[in-house]
Amino acid sequence: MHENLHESYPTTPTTGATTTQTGTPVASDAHSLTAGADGATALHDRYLVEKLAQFNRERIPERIVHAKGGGAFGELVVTEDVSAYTRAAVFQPGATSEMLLRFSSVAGEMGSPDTWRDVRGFALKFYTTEGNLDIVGNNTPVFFIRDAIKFPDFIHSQKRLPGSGLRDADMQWDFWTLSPESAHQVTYLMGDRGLPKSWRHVNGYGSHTYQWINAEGERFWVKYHFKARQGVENIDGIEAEAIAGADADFYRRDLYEAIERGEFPTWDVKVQVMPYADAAGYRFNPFDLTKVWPHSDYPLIPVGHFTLNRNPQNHFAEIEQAAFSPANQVPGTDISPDKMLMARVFSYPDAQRYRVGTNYNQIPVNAPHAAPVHNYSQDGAQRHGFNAPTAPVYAPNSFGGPVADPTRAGEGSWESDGELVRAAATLHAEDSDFGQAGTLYREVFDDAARERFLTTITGAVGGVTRPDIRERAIAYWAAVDAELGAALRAALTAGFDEAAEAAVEPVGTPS
Ligand code: HDE
Repeated sequence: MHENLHESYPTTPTTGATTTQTGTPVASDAHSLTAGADGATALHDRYLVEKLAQFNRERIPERIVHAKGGGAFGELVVTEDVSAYTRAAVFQPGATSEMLLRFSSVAGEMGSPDTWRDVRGFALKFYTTEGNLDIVGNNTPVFFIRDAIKFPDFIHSQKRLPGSGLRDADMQWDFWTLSPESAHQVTYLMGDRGLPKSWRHVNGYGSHTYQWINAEGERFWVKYHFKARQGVENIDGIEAEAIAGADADFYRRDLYEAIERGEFPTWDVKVQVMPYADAAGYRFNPFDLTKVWPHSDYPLIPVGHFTLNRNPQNHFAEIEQAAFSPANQVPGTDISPDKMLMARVFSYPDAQRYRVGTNYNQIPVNAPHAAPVHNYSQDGAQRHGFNAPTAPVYAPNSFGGPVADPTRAGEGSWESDGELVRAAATLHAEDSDFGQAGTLYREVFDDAARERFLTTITGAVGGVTRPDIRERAIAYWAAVDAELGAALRAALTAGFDEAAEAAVEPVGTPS
């Protein structure tokens, strides 16, 4: 079994005298130090001052997206042999690795209800013998945009108006209808998977195309899939809205209590593998995050499974401070020329240095438990892990300090040439903004799901006040599927009856 994460946490004893933060026993947690029972409070009541000052500093900045979440620890077990595609120790036959999975919603702030319609974050951290591997994905295989430069704008449009501080359907649909590449993901969002029954009942996806490199140095493009053995189950808008009012932490409570009961959720780990040379001529741009690779082209290959079997002992220390990043790759895995993924490699460590602090990777939940850290970085706020006193603090050096491994020089590379330009990614033969969204709507949704979908988008688009934006939204859905567009127009024109009205929950826009 792996070193228990919690042994590396200095847990506060639950018995003995109350002390200050520096271990000095204190006289009272009930009375401040005053001149006589009714007199002035003494500024030198250092425990009073420390206690209030510590209280004022208990919060760190919440995640700008994915603020509300929860998670648990578990174990990855590799049961198949995929060594033909990757040399990563974590994916070798029989390998087991401790791991952490944090689920989240995207748009809601930290206190928002779990069951608002949204995409769900599915952030994995594997503590492997070659360093931590993070696969930071969602419960959907695609995303709203394909170039990171639009990300702040996209998130602004989904959050709050600058003046009123309120969510706004006009803003949401204005962005989406002016960014047609969003159609595939918005179809997922407005479909059943926008309202999961619980975090245990969602699939996870790496979403991006990543890279695997085998022991011979051969490169492959891969997409990660995590299939819930519990099955994908969802709830409808009426139920979701009732739960949102009754229990904002419904999903967090469900996961925590299931693990406490010994009901350990499990996901099967599978990958799609594309030979390196296929990418150039593939019918879809394989690095376009708004597209999937149809499984008929590249079938799912089983790798193993992971099970969540241990709750965090401290939510703030282990979940709020958890730092996931697509930059965390290991030998045998790497990223790809996906414009979103390349930008995320910068953004996540940047967000975490701001949110958690310079030495965030020294916090036990983020530290590599199964691999040593050897480098020349030092100091920085709250540094507590450090090199031996006689270790050299520079490279190159003559004192036997760590040396980089030149055999990894070509790791995770790809051909990249051409003048620096600002241009859309190359469209491949079947690339279109609405094609795969239409396939999802017509071939994956069944009749009942399509009916629920029409009710949902009628309610969501019904919240749009600007006629021009509403028209664009109808055209957007007509481009996904002509009959859907016509049905939406009819539903909006007819207004909707009581039942439909009741069935429509605003998209992350509490009424
Ligand atoms: Fe994120 N994203 N993201 N995102 N994302 C963050 O990192 C960002 C994107 C995802 O449980 C932030 O530490 C950029 C795609 C998850 O801690 C931030 C872009 C996908 C989580 C950030 C994207 C995701 C985050 C916020 C456009 C799925 C929660 C705080 C290139 C494939 C992880 C933080 C956790 C969190 C940046 C788009 C998933 C701001 C710049 C695409 C699951 O750094």
